[in-house]
Amino acid sequence: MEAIKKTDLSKEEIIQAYKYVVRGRRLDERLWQLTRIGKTSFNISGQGAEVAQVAMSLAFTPEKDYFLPYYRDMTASMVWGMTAKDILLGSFGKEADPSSHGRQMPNHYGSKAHHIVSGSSTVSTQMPIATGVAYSARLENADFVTVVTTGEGSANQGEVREAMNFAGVKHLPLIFVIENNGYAISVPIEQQYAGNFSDRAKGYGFSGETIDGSDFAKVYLAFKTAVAEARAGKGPKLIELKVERLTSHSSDDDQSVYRSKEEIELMKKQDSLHIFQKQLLEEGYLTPELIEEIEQEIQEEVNTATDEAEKMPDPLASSLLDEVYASN
Ligand SMILES: Cc1ncc(C[n+]2csc(CCOP(=O)(O)OP(=O)(O)O)c2C)c(N)n1
Ligand SMILES: [Mg+2]
Repeated sequence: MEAIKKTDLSKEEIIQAYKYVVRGRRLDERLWQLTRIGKTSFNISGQGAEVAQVAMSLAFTPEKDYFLPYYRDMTASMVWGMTAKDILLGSFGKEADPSSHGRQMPNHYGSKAHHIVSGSSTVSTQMPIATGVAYSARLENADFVTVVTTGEGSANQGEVREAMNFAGVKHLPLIFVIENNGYAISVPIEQQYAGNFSDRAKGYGFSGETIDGSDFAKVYLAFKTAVAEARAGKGPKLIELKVERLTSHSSDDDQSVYRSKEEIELMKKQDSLHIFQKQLLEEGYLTPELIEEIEQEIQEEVNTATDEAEKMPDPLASSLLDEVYASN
């Protein structure tokens, strides 16, 4: 594990980072509960990937850079500026949902204000779009960096190769991220691809790296370097983050059908939230008292956000076709 003090983040910023991780976990647990009691229809979780998502996102400047997330990036989207209430508004499908005014499925994050580009449910279609966003930086002579994420299974689709190829040819300021959780729904990696994922970057003329997603400092430092290099005109990068998928694929399946009890138990022992928490205790950033205080603060925040979001009005049927197409 890389020591946290190797980063340029202050103690306050590290505690903030830990809060983002805890907020991501507790909010996701709430979203899960809401599906189970029939108040929302669907959830797909980033539980197990929160540390990696926070460390990655903190390396960007959200006021300037662009993020094209995929459905597990709730915690990352909150680092980019979305609130717990914004996320809940999307899950409840409310008119005030900033992602799509309740038109998209839950977990399709988007916010013009926070430079988060909304995606399609068709996996990995965000990849060539991200290449276009990054190309616009070149055409407009702007110095923003674009980051796009997807899962390792979806990354085997053709458009990902096309996106990487064009980004390599044009030397674009674009960071491709693969959140590799070892499964594409029920299909384990042995049946998805052969070889080491990040080695593929070489074929497109840029470099790739595989990082343990529970190593906060290592992930943060890798992205800091990638962002600085992209901004300096050194071209794209592929970063593969090894993460766990602690939950089933979504609220619509049961992973105990396709993963053994032993595998699930072992994975839960490797929960990155606990690894990060332990490291922060050992390196003196957290105390047991502070952990407890943060838990209570976040739990209250999630409760308030749930109550507020639930009370908001649903979209009117008469507004169904509004904002489907851009007006200009
Ligand atoms: C083009 C397309 N094919 C299939 C699906 C159905 N689908 C949704 S998620 C998923 C698995 C994706 O696995 P992976 O890329 O590893 O991401 P993870 O869910 O593990 O984060 C599939 C097959 C889809 N949404 N779009
Ligand atoms: Mg996967």
